[in-house]
Amino acid sequence: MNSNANLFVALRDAFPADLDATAIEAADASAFYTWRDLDRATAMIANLLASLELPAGSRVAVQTEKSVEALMLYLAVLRAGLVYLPLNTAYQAAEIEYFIGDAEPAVVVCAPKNFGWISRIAFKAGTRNVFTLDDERGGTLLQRAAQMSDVQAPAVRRGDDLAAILYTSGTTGRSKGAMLSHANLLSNALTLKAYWRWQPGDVLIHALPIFHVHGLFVASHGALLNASKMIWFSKFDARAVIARLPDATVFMGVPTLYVRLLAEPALTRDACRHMRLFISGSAPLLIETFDAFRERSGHTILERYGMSETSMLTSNPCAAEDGERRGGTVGFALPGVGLRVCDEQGRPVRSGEIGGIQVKGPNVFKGYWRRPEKTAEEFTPDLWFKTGDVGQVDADGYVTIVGRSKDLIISGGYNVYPAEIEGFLNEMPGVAESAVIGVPHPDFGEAVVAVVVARPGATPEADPLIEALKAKIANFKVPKRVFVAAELPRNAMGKVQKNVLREQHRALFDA
Ligand code: MLC
Ligand code: AMP
Repeated sequence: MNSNANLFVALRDAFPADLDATAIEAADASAFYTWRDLDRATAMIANLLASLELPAGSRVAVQTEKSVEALMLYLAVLRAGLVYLPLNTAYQAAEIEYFIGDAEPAVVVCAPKNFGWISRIAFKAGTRNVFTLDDERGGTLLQRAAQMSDVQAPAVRRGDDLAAILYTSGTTGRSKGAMLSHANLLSNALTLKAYWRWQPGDVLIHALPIFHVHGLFVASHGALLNASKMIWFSKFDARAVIARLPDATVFMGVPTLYVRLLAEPALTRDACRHMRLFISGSAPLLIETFDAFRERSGHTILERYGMSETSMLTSNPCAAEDGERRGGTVGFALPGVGLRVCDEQGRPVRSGEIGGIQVKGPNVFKGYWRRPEKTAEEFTPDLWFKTGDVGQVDADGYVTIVGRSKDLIISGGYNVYPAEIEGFLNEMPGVAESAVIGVPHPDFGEAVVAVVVARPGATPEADPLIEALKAKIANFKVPKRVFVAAELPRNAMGKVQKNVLREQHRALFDA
């Protein structure tokens, strides 16, 4: 048993004997990184971080474009024993200011083009170190790291020590940092390695962003822990992915990626002949997509379910002996994960009945950063975590997600919290109040739509409101459409009836 529970150690121990084999290949074959490169580069960046002599538990906040070096930075933060805090590249000033103010990182790494405004925010929040990293190996981080030794002993960490903080809105309110420990992440990675039957020779197409659970943990840890090569896409491109399928065996995507793959005539059984496994998650996979993909590729997508606070919770089986993959379900609770469905009084319901999904296990996070009261609210007295998802478990143990009790929209795999967008809209001139809803969208699954009510005498218009929001918040959160209404539908208690609005606008994006 290794006495150092640092996740990096487990990942590095899995490197193949031949360190000169390719670990990561750029999708266009313009660059190749060996396992030795990963080891040396992460050592150098970790040595740079160590040279800053930061207190234990210091956060390193990172908002950079996807690149292999950005992945190395993540691994180096683990290696140095610090806490990684990834930020979506779409976030703008107000969002970054909130995250940096809340997390108080000791180090911020950003794109060189954003150094001006991000460093101002960071220095104001007390951050001393701001480095830059672009997607072509430029920036001060690598310049400084190049002067460091390429040998480094990974910092000794206990399983319980923090490895990462992922910001998420939980079931209510402002974004909260989910604190994940080395043991949380490693236990989930080991469970998935076994359940998804990672095997020698597997090659992963990595086409997801690396600032959320799916791309950063599920995909990267999976490949690293199996010493599998990754074919690295800095951005998803359906045609380019299909062109590389013959060189790969595993693909992971949010449902939008499958919709986009299906839109390409080049997606054929022949193109997929070398593939072993297609995995979908982060948002509901429509049964139409599941069926169409099987028909076209000959592969049955494996759908799984998880969240930032817990990593992966359920999965359809990979091996036939574990059962069949059932479309419309998210499969079984993963080995070691406890899952129960409870009614509003918190009593477990019978199989087949619908209720709130609660979970327990070594993968479940340690709580929300500096918010003990919020953490307490989202756990039951017997310490099950309330996911905010609504579902059922059938007699065979298959879990189906039927909805969410949290007011959350998932658009193209990204979470959008209506309350946050409503807050921005309500501050706009001429707007008295607003309601933000998700409606079906053929590409993104759900699209964000807003309904606003004018202040007396004002005449707010949709396009200027959309433009104003684009200047303030991440582009994927901006409503695709805004409607001005005389009033919002309310129930007898005065609560806005979003279901009425959703019904009204349900067919908005129908072809
Ligand atoms: C981009 N746009 C979106 C969007 N992504 N709009 C709504 N929802 C989205 N997800 C908009 C932009 O605002 C922009 O609009 C236009 O599309 C083009 O932007 P782009 O950046 O060029 O888009 P594209 O590259 O096509 O991105 C689409 C995508 C991306 C599907 C590839 O969204 C993506 O990578 N999604 C994956 C998200 C993910 O990894 N989630 C995992 C979370 S982990 P305009 O108007 O400005 O032109 C998790 C837990 C779990 O949930 O279980 O895994
Ligand atoms: P996040 O907060 O970004 O980690 O998003 C987690 C949420 O994504 C979960 O609580 C679910 O609502 C949703 N989710 C993830 N995977 C699936 C899936 N396969 N089907 C339906 N919803 C999913």
